[in-house]
Amino acid sequence: MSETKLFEAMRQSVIDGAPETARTLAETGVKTGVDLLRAIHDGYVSGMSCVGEQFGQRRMFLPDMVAAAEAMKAAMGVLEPELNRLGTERPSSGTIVLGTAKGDIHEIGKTLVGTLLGANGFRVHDLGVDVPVEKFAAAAHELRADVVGVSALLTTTMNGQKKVIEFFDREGLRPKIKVIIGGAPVTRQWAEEIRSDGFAKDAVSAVALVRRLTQEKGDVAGSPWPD
Ligand code: B12
Repeated sequence: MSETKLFEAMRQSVIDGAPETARTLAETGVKTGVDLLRAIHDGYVSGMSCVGEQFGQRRMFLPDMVAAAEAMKAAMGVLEPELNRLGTERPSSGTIVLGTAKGDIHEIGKTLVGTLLGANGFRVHDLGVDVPVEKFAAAAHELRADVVGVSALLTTTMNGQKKVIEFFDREGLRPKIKVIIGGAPVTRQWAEEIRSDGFAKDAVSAVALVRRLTQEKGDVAGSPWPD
């Protein structure tokens, strides 16, 4: 199967909500040595976007979205360990705490961001979904995080991103602790409005953003965390 056909089949497996097919195609991708990031982006994520659009137009329904997510997760179960392997032998470039805002259970994009950060040598602590502000703060404190990333996929839960930033500001932890945001509805305008330290539209640009922020941070002496 050509690479283009493989990516198209991956995309279709998500649209069809077919986890077994999605997993088998991911295995084929690994065996044949295709570019895994392209497989994720041009294949599975592209299928997800299609399902999201169809759901928005009421041509697909909640069970279809659930099935699509299962297919994507089955594929990521194969691809994540491959991506993780790339990151294991490097010294850590910084600690990142990640989670999805309170009230929001979308996890696929946030998990993908975490996987790519890990593959690029960052230490990632994933708090999961539906994460309250206090939990972000406690984890950032305990792990002496360099960057905190808050994902939101619902327009209603984007406010949780703002709350995290307000909390970190109130506690005097910024600018040394960087707070970044992401998720499909997040725009540059929102990122600026709530004075986040950055946002990224996809996992690849999230890695570039975190790399830039941790390098900048390395230039600033001192730690905001008491010993
Ligand atoms: C899969 C899915 C679900 C699954 C989630 C399964 C799971 N385990 O994650 C299920 C079925 C559970 C679900 C539920 C719901 N969903 Co839904 N869902 C989707 C869908 C189709 C895909 C999301 C996804 O995984 N995309 C693929 C990933 C890879 O992309 P991503 O999440 O955008 O992440 C990338 C970037 O945004 C960025 N990024 C993400 N996070 C972060 C964080 C940081 C720090 C950074 C830097 C970058 C970053 O990098 C990621 C990787 O490239 C979207 C449609 C869409 N286009 O987004 C709707 C969508 C988000 N859902 C929607 C809705 C309405 C719901 C429900 C309310 C439906 C309902 N009636 O119950 C519930 C809400 C439940 C809740 N409380 O959270 C709407 C939201 C509308 C809105 N404006 O708020 C959407 C847009 C669909 C639509 N067109 O209407 N959903």
